[in-house]
Order: sequence, then structure tokens, then C-alpha cells
Amino acid sequence: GGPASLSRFRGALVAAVLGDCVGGEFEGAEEVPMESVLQHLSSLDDETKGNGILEYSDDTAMARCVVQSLLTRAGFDERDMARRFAKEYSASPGRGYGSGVIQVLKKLSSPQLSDVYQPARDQFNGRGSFGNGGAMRAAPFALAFPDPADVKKFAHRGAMLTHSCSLGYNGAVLQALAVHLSLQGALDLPQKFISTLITEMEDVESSEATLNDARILKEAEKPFCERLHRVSDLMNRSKVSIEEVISELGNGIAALHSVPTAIFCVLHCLQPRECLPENYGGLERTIAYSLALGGDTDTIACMAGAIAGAHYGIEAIPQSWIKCCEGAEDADMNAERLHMLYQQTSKGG
Ligand code: F2R
Ligand code: MG
Ligand code: MG
Repeated sequence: GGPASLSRFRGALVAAVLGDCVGGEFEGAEEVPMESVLQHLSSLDDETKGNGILEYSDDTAMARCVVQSLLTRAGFDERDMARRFAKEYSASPGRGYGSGVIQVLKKLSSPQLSDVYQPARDQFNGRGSFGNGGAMRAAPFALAFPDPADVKKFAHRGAMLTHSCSLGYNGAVLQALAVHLSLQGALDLPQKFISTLITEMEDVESSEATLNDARILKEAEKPFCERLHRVSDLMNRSKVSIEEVISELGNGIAALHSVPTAIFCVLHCLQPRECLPENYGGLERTIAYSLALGGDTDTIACMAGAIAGAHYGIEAIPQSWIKCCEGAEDADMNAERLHMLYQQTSKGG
């Protein structure tokens, strides 16, 4: 489809759910042989196995709250979104949430709470979380707002409800921007895609809060820009091993160690790769490659899935995968509703 087509919206939201659901199998594993990944993925095609449904985790549970809030309020409403996060957690606490964020979600359910951003600010002795929980649910912001300034502003505010450290919320901004660009067809020119992201993040990371957090955490002056430069270097290499990707970019639970990694997975899998089956399309390659990195597989595959899905569109996603994943069909319907909201906003309506 063309820029911002319905197919791209559906691809983004559905592939994010698939990444989460199929990635859950390997979350936390140090090494994941590609053979195990391919076996896991091919079992989704085998109807005779009757695998049942792969359940979604916190990544999708929170993204669904973001989607419902954006649709119901026709825009960003922090109190509504916070209330939905808290309600969802209390209804299904066993979705594999991060150990820190649980405290925030419990506090957000208090009717006495006047500032919905305060519980997140209190995390980790006032430093805030740098986990990837803000980024893993950031894709819907790109599907609700056509203007990149709004995508950045609201992905930031939405992440701040649980992640007040800049290394957490800037990961959400980067992820939302990557989905935004991909929806516009920007992955047709991969080098320009990465350089646009670097330019955007130069601006985002020039804030005093970001520079301060980076200093305290002993990271590079502009941590996400520095990682994106590494992504750019790796994508220009003819051969890159999985070990090098992990050591250069990471595969962990911090936003800094997973959002640039997810972006790399998408870029690396734009072409066929020796380690992946020839009959795989780009979307399947991206998901399989994300899982083979090990570590935070559900979240990296979820984020890479959203960016790749926005590029390849819904037609690239195997039906058998959609059928196996809890919440994938809901995501498809919600993508249509977000597409309508996006179009109304584009027309100034
Ligand atoms: N939590 C998980 N996986 C762990 C195992 C779950 C298991 N499957 C099960 O329950 O059986 N996955 C999910 O968590 C990640 C998103 O986490 P989020 O929302 O960012 O949470 P949190 O708690 O804010 O941060 C995660 C951890 O990062 C460390 N951390 C963050 N900020 C810190 C700081 N300022 N100082 C020190 N440490 C900090 C802490 O260890 C946090 O617990 C996704 O992977 C999602 O899938
Ligand atoms: Mg998860
Ligand atoms: Mg995870």
C-alpha cells in the first residue's frame, strides 16, 4: 500500500501482537539457536498439532490500553490512559510485567491520586525506570497522530505514566518515530530512514533532563543517537554475527538495549539472509531474527514487528500466525479504527 495505507496500519498493530506472542517462548533465554526459532514458527503452520493459542504478555496488554484510550478519547488523555493501565493490571496481573512497574500500576489504581505522573517519578529512588515498558506500547501513538511533533509529544507523555527516566521515555519516542516513518514508506530508503531517526533523536536528546540522566547513568552524552550510529555501522557491513549485534546493541530489558536493536532487526531483514529460510518474506525474517537474538525476545520482536508490519503491510503476515496469537484479530479491527482517526486528523476534522 501507499503511505499511511490501511494495510500498513493493520500490519503494524497485528505484527506487534505476533512478535509479543511468539517471542514469549524465548524471553530471558541467553542463547536461542535459529533452529529452535524456525521449529517454533513452523509449528504455528501445523494445524494438526493443535497448539492452541499463544497468549500475549504485558507488551500487548498495555498497548491495548493505549489503543482503547486514544480511540475513546479521540486523542491523548493521561488520566484515562493511566486508569486503563491500572484496571488492566488488576484484572490480569499475570501477564509478565516488569518487577518495578507493578508498584506504579498499583498506585495508579488509587482514587485519591491527583497527579498520575507521580508514581512513575517515585520509581528507583526518584530516578525513574529506564525499562522498555514505555517503548513496547508506543506504536499506537504513530497510528493515531499524523504529525510527527504529536507522535513525539504523546509517545513521551504516554511513557511518562510509568517511565520517568529519559532513557525509558526517549526509547518510546524513538520507537513511535520509527513506526511513523515506516508507515510513510521511509524504509524504501534504509540509509535515509536511519539518518532521519538520528536527526530527530539529536533534537529529542538535547533536553537538560536527558543530558543529566545520561551523565548520572554514565552513558554517552546522547545515548540513543550513539546507538543509532552503531545501527548504521552494522547495517553497512556485509556480514554481522548475532554475537556482534548483541554486544554492540544489546538484547536486554532496558529501552537503550532493545529499541535500537529492534530497529536493526528490521533493517537487517529487508534482504534475504543466509541463516533464514528462502521462502520467508521480510516480515517473517524480521520476527525470526528478533527471536534468535535471545534476551528480551517478546519485546524486541513486538517492537520490530510494529516497524516491519508498517512497512510490509497486513498481506505479508501469514494467516496461520494470526490465528495462533491471542489478540491479533482485535488488533486488526483496532487498526482500522485508528486509521479512521488518523485520516480525520489529517483532514483537520
Ligand atoms: N518482566 C518481563 N520479563 C521478566 C519475566 C516475566 C516472566 N515471563 C514471568 O512473569 O513469568 N517482561 C516485561 O518487562 C519488560 C518491560 O518492563 P518495564 O515495564 O520497563 O518494567 P520496569 O520494572 O519499569 O523495568 C524493568 C526492569 O529494569 C530495571 N530497571 C529499570 N529502571 C531502573 C533503574 N532506574 N535502576 C535500576 N534498575 C532499573 C529493573 O530491573 C526493572 O525491574 C518487557 O520485557 C516486558 O516483556
Ligand atoms: Mg512481555
Ligand atoms: Mg519482554
